[in-house]
Amino acid sequence: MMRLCVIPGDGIGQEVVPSAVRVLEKLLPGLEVTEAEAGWECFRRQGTSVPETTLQQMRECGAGLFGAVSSPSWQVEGYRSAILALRQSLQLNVNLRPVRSWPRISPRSDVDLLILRENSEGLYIGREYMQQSGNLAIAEAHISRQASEDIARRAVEVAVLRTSRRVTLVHKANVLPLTCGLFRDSCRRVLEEAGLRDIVDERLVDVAALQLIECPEEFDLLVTTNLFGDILSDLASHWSGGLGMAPSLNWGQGIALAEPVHGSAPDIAGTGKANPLAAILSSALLLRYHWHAGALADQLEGAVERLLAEISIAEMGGETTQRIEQELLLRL
Ligand code: GGG
Repeated sequence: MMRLCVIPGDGIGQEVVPSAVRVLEKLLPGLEVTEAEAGWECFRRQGTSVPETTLQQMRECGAGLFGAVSSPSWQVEGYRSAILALRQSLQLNVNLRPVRSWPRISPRSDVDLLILRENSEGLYIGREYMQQSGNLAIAEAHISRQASEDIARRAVEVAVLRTSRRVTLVHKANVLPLTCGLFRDSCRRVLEEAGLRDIVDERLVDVAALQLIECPEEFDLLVTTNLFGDILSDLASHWSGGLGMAPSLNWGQGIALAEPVHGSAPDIAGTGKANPLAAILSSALLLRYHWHAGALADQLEGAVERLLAEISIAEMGGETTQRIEQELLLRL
């Protein structure tokens, strides 16, 4: 029995996640769905952004679909970003972010790459503090051999599944030889020991950013640290048609949380205009990588491809969320 913990979160998460769940239920009629709370609104109601019951539900289900969170951009006593708390508490240490061309909505037709972003450390451990009476702000970045080797082992799994022609390690070891150097060397060793020496390549992050714009078709699988992965995946999502088409999977050992890359979009929340495809495509990642149901993932992505080839999102009218879901269900 497959189980899914559904965590819509804030803003348009409340609209796109239920839409994705209905699509997933058509592919998996026996799916057992349980709903859980997390996010800023949850914090305002309950005093915590991720209640212990949500973590428990996630652990019991092993798979989840998260929508979005809108953390305030000022410090709030006792508040922790819900998505960072979920990733850390559930040890979802790798974030998988595919970028591919889709009919009509993508600016070019030959992009098919996947960014594996380390999800648990780097600058995102959130250790910031002030010194010199508030005149010096310091942020720590942690890179461990363990986390770097873990993401490299995931890269081996993904490279085999995708029959990758290249694995590119993205870092800034010329400026940060200790942190980025440890990441690069640990990843390289694992990849080479797995027999991938001939396809392992590396780029400085600034060069990678330029080349993701100039020649995205030359990349296949990119492996990088938390902050670089966050930025490069948003940048590269341009080739998929933007953030509305950017799915992701937070991936741990025996547990995974799918999540559209976009945020809670308060400006369109409640209008019915949110594009649910990033959430829907995130559930395809759960199918492919967590439930090992590659054929169902192909079926879902194939239906999205046909839908976009036949009707442009601009033609969908005002009720985009509902219309995309209906059109997709007809094509599954
Ligand atoms: N679905 C991803 C998402 O909600 N992104 C917005 C985000 O990460 N915001 C950071 C935060 O609000 O804590």
